[in-house]
Parts: sequence; C-alpha cells; structure tokens
Amino acid sequence: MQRKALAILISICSITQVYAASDNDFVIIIKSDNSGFSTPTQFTIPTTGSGYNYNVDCNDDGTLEAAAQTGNYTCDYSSLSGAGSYTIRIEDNSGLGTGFPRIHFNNTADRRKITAVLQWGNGTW
Ligand SMILES: [Ca+2]
Repeated sequence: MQRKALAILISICSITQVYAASDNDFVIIIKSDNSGFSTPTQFTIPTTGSGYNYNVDCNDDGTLEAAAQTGNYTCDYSSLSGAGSYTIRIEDNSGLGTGFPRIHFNNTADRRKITAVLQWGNGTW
C-alpha cells in the first residue's frame, strides 16, 4: 500500500514538473472576441523589427502551439475552445533571454484584446 502511494506521489510530481510554468516567461491574458484586426477566435501577437525567437503556448496548458517564431504569430482558438479569454505564455527560445524583445500594438491591431499582463518574465526588453 505504501509503495503504491509512493508511486502515485512520484507520478504527480512528474506531471507537475512537466507542466511547471516558468517565471522567465511573458504571460498575458487576452479576450479573443474583443474588437481587433484578427477574427473573434484569434489573437495576433504583434512584433516589430528583428531579434525574435520565441515559443507560444496559446492556452497555457503546457503544450506549445508554435515554436521558434521570428515575427507575428496568431493564436487560433477555433480548434481549441472557441472565442473567449485565454492565458498566453510567450517563452524565450533563444536561450539568451532575448527571444521576445518587444510587443508592438502601435495603438491598433489587437490592442483591445489584451486584458492583463500576468507576468513580465525575465527576458530582455
Ligand atoms: Ca497550448
């Protein structure tokens, strides 16, 4: 019985480790059906200039929707749970903390869809 409990505990710890969210990431909340340039089931991460190398978890479930992005990336929720609010995790892929240097709404695009910044992360802006 103790052995089984230990096995379960180890499994839980392993799962937690897999989904452990990094404090290094830039994390925002968006509402995809607020007004913007993308469709009501999308959100476009706006970039400008060069130097990007980032991964995206569009719904913060531990599974990346995109890796090694070098420009804008559009999260599409039509194949997930449809329009609504989502937490987006943007992760550096450069290994140097420089993979997401800027977010650039330029007072337009999907600026009304971002509702909160949960975490700025430790990347170089
Ligand atoms: Ca995901």
